[in-house]
This record gives sequence, C-alpha cells and structure tokens, in this order.
Amino acid sequence: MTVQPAMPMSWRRETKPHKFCPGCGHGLVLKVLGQAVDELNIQDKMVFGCDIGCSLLAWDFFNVDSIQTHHGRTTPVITGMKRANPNLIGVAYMGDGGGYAIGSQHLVSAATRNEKITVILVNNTQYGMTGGQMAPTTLPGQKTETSPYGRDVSKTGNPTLGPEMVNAITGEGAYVARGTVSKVNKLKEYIKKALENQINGNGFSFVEVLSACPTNWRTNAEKTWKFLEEEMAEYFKVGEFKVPGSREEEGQSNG
Ligand SMILES: Cc1ncc(C[n+]2csc(CCOP(=O)(O)OP(=O)(O)O)c2C)c(N)n1
Ligand code: SF4
Ligand SMILES: [Mg+2]
Repeated sequence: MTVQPAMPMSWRRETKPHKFCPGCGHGLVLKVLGQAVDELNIQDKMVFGCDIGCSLLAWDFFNVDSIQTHHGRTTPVITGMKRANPNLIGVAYMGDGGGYAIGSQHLVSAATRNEKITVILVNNTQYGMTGGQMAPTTLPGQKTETSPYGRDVSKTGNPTLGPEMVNAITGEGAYVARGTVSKVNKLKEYIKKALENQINGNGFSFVEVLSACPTNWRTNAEKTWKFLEEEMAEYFKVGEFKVPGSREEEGQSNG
C-alpha cells in the first residue's frame, strides 16, 4: 500500500499558471480577488461561481468550492446558496456578455432584492470566448465580428452602464463600483470592500471591471493599454457609486 505524504502547510499559497491568452485582463482581476480573499481570511467559507465565457477558465483557479453556470445564472445560483447558508461568502464572477445581455434579468432581480452576495463583472467590450462578437458594452463605432463597420448606436442603442444601473435600483447597504485592470491597487480596494460588505451582512455588492481582450481586439500591448485607459475609461467612469454609510449611498458617484 502506498502511503500518501501529508499535505504541506504551504498548500494555501500554491499557485499555478492561468489559462487565459497573453495580456488578458481576467488574470489580473482574479489575482486581486485571490489576494483580497487571503487578506480577509475567508477562503474556507467562500463559494466561487463562474459563468460561461472566458470567466469559466477560472473554475479550478482557487482552492475554494466552485460552480459554473450559463450566462449570468451564476448570480441566482450563488443567491440560492447564500440564502440556504447565510454563513457562506458567495462570489459570482462573469463577463459583460453573460451579465448584461443573455443573463441581464438575473443581475436586475438580485440587485433589486439587494441580495447579500458579491458580483464581479468583467467588461471587455465584447464576447471574448466565442471570438469577439458585439456585446451590450461595445463602444460606439467599435468594430467587432458582428459589427464590422463599427457599432451603430442609432440601431443598437448605447453601451450598457452597469454600475450606474445597479446604483439606481439597489437599496440601502449596497456597494457599487467600477474598477479597471490598469489600476490594480484601486481595483483590489473595491473588490475587498465588496467582500467586506457581504461579510458585514449589508446588501448587494457589485464591481464592474474594465478589462482587456487583446486577442479579439487584435491589439498589441501599446494599443491594448490605450484602448483600455483612454477609450473605455472615457465612456465607463471608474470610481465608487455607492458605499454604505457614506454620501455615495444617496446616489452620488465620486467618478
Ligand atoms: C445560451 C447560449 N448562447 C450562446 C452561447 C455561446 N457563448 C459561450 S461564451 C459566450 C460569450 C461570453 O462573453 P462574456 O460574457 O462577455 O465573457 P468573456 O468571454 O468576454 O469574458 C457565448 C455567446 C452559450 N454557451 N449558451
Ligand atoms: S479571448 Fe479575450 S477574454 Fe478570453 S482569454 Fe483570450 S484575451 Fe482573455
Ligand atoms: Mg466579455
């Protein structure tokens, strides 16, 4: 009989390479999420839900319980787990296509009910996993696989402003912010606050993250950063929109 060696004490700190394309923003978002979870010491109570899309590549990234669902359904699945066991810390992680298009009703319902979960939504302005189709967040004039002449907002409407919407429909105790992978320290602060808000038993916590998809944007490092920091950040304002116990809770963004 083979005797298995005891699990090393350092197992919590083990790392492994991620599966995203070079330059993808998902890895940065997940890195700061992991750091926040470590710092708050919630690994043993956390359930990580990822969606369909490139977010699902993170299903075995963390040493926590995890579940994968389709298009925004991660939000109601994590809601159900949290309601069944309020001691859990439930994190729903998804893309902009899943969260704002096919599964948008789930985000609206959970935010309206002020469910005590944390949703992290990665906005890379298109459907990454399936090859770069137009999403609700595609910028005006932006070329994608399904908007080869550039997004025509007169026909498709304006890009979705998720945190602004969530801010408008959530009640007291919600935390709402938009961060960017180009400012990871600030992003970590927002994600940590979103987790702390859940730990404190307040309301719905929502962080949208501006992220890069150089593969489908077909951009080099310089153009990727320029698009992220200039064009995306110009339309999607980074900052906190609602912080429990502060003036932002009354609907004022600090942009
Ligand atoms: C009902 C259904 N429709 C379409 C698909 C195909 N599909 C898989 S991932 C995806 C896009 C996901 O995009 P997003 O949520 O923005 O995540 P990203 O890959 O950009 O991180 C689509 C359309 C599917 N799996 N199920
Ligand atoms: S397709 Fe885009 S979002 Fe998906 S892993 Fe590659 S760079 Fe990241
Ligand atoms: Mg996307």
